[in-house]
Amino acid sequence: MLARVKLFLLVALGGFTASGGDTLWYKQPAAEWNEALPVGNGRMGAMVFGDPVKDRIQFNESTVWSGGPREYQRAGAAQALPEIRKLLAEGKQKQAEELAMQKFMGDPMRQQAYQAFGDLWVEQKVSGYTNYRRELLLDEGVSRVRFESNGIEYTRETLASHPAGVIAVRLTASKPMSISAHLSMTSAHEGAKIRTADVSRMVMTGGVKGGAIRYEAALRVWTMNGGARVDDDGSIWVEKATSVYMVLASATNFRNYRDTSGDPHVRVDQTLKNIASDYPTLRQEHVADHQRLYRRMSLDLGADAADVPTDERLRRYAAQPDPAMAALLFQYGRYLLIASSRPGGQPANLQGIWNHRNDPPWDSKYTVNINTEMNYWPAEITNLSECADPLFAALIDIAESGAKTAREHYGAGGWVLHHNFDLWRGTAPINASNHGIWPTGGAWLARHLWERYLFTGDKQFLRKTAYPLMKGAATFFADTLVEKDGMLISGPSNSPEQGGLVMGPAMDHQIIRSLYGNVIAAGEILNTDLELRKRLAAQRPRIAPSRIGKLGQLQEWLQDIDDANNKHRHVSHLWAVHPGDEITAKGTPELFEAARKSLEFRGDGATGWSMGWKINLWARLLDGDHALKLLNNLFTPVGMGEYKSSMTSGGGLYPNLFDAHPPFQIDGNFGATAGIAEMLLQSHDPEAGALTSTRVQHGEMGYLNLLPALPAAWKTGSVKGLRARGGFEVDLVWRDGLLEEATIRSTGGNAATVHYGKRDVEFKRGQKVLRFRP
Ligand code: FUC
Repeated sequence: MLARVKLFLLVALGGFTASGGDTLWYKQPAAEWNEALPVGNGRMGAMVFGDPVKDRIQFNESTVWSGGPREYQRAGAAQALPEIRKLLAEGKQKQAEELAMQKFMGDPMRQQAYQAFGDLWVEQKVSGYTNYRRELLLDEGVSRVRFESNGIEYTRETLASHPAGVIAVRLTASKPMSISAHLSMTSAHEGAKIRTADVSRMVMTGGVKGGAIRYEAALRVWTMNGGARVDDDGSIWVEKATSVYMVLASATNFRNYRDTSGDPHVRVDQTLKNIASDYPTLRQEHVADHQRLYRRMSLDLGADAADVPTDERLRRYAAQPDPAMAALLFQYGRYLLIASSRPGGQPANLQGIWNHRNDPPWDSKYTVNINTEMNYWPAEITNLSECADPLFAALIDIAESGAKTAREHYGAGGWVLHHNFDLWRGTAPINASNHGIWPTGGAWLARHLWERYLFTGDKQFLRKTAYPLMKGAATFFADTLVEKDGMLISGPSNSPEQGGLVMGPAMDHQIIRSLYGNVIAAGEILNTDLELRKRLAAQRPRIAPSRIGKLGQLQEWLQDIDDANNKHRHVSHLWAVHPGDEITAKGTPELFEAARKSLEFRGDGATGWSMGWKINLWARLLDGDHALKLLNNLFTPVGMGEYKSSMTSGGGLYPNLFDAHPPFQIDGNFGATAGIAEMLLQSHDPEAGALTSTRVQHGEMGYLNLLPALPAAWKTGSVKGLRARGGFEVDLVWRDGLLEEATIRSTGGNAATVHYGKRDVEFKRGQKVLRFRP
């Protein structure tokens, strides 16, 4: 029975304005990289240090990587497969790992690294300064520094414009002709050259040592009043200008993962030709473009301590819980996704797009046994759908190279991706056989394709992009699953990244079951591939099910060997709770309880991304207070010492609110943003069990669970613009822990069940808006 509620049809609301508190700010310049503030346009990124005397703008370009086009699969690796499986079946794990090291790993066994690019230096002649403020305006996508010196107010703005394709910097002063500055550039790579033909353009050319990537960076400078001259080393001296406006354009020779024949010079020239010669025009165009995405959502969790610097707020967070800071972190995650992942570019890597080292942690590449996926968890739910386009473009490449790996390593059709890829789209197993042989990376990423369809209902996307990739990912497993005790299991594989090489880790089966279900659903929707659907439907019920072990836990492996004291950062066997939807309170209550038990065993401390995952998991376990506990733990200030690395604990946030694994890894930022969204709205089917397929799972209707995991501490608040599967946009207002009003807009005309507390309200097919006041 539907509850009696007040229903109002409303005219769709217009755009939202962001709350005033969307700002990170500091009273001092950045002393270290993890204090600097990031800007990015999806292709170029920069970290702004904001030192009045010697400012550093450390910049990146997403295709500056070591190495060059190459293939990674090992010819004939598949010949070793039966023996590796046999050894594992006999319990000879060590021998199996040794054999795999010799015969089954990719060639070479390591992938390439994302590189730093260079630094732009702005040295301004000021003798001392006061009233310093450095800030990142999330709503405008602008980093700003202000200070006073000799009674003159100076301002510096830095932004990365997506439409213009450049980083822009502008210096102003409150008194005419009072800016004197030295502008220079340095490269992160040996042998780079600087040429400055005249005072308006400084050009740096170079490339990655021993690699295929060549690049150019060019700085165009406009000064208002004053003079300028070029020094012998190519740097530029600006004398007594009233304002200085500069744009930094850059490009590489990268065309695609097999082709580096592009001309960086032509590309840079093209970009600079079209650039606005005045800052206000460029800024306006940038802000409009940024806000088109950013302002689709707002989140208010209470009064904002906007007068307290962000680093101080972080330091006092534990003693003084600060819900508004959680809202700030939420929006920061959206900001970072907009800045690091735009259509036409590379996906956000382990550090998004920001990296100042040529040997960054884990090569700052794409680790897909959790990290890259986590980067994209916020994309659909926080209304930034198109920011996931680069991931899907990369999957098209990966399906090509992964088809070769499937053939050479498994003698299988379809395509496979192991636990990492790089700019060159390596898909073969890397690093070591005890954790590098994990064949479900592609299958997991394929879920993102299906989720895009669920959120948008875009059939064209399903047909053209998603389905062919999903089908290839499923075909690989249909060809490779092996029989054991009447069940089908995957392997060789591992439960990331522990326990060594095994057959049949629980996570693999959860992912494969989900993939098969989605491919069958997509095939039905598109009315295609009946034979494949039959094949998958016949295999699916035979895939080893999730099981409850002797500790009451969800088993991580086929054998019941989980350890209650295992605090490992990965929580892979809980995949079916999040991001999967196989385990839910209503659909599979026993497994749901077992999953909770397993998560309790793992504990509340962790590395940054692990906390990010646990926020999402506790939200899906419908425990808002525990989700908040994890989020609060993530607010642990992590000091400098950026190279300090921990594999089990020590996670938190740096002063610039970058997630600390440690070291810096951006996934935790995105995990936190997604987790906060999951606390406020969930739209997966709450009754779906492993093998049932419901209309909600097929995207034919919506199930909107409002405030499913609202923590008691977030008493009063509002959110606008969350997205739900089935094609809906949701605004919520709550007071004293209770929903006051929900406004739900349909974007595709589907029906939905709107659930709050114990009530279900019907959203009718074809209805445009529902306003619901419990
Ligand atoms: C996985 C994780 C590590 C780290 C690395 C980039 O291997 O286990 O913790 O996040 O990716």
